[in-house]
Amino acid sequence: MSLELPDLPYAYDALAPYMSAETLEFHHDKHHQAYVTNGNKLLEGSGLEGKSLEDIVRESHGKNAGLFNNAAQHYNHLHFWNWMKADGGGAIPGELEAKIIADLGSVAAFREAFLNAGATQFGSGWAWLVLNNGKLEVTKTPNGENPLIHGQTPLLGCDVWEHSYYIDYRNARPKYLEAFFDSMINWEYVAELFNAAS
Ligand code: MN3
Repeated sequence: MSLELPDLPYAYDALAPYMSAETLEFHHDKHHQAYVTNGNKLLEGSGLEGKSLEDIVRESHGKNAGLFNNAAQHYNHLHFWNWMKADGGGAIPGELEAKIIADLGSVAAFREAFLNAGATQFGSGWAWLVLNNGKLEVTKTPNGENPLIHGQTPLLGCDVWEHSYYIDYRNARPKYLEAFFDSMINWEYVAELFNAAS
């Protein structure tokens, strides 16, 4: 099985003004495409052909850095496009909201922790909401690394590589994170992953 780039689940201008069509054209058509193209080249002869994407990510980690970086970023971006939608943000589905309050204190405390994780990730990386041994946690990872390699289930991730926000926000990463959280998150998709994992 080779890696494939799916179309965006919405129009390129669907997330404007919070994320422009120009950003999505570069991010999806150029950056994500490059992870797929390079990942397929590196998959050939790696011994991991035919494995699921999750297994390729887990099994290449620490052993085949090139393949890991591209496969992990492919995995991250497949979800990232679905973690956003037009008119996103707003109310969190009930069961997930109750779990957030139980494990992280409140929705406001979760929001603050998530924005802080994204703002304090030095250089490129991701901010995450994960399920770890049945408990929700907010984490961050560098580069293409993701929660799978730590035995955690990623429920929500925000790409804080500059290519994700520089066209629209220049260096103002915190403003991008606020817009992501308040106006772009597709909570139904987050809840779907939460229900599947719990
Ligand atoms: Mn990216």
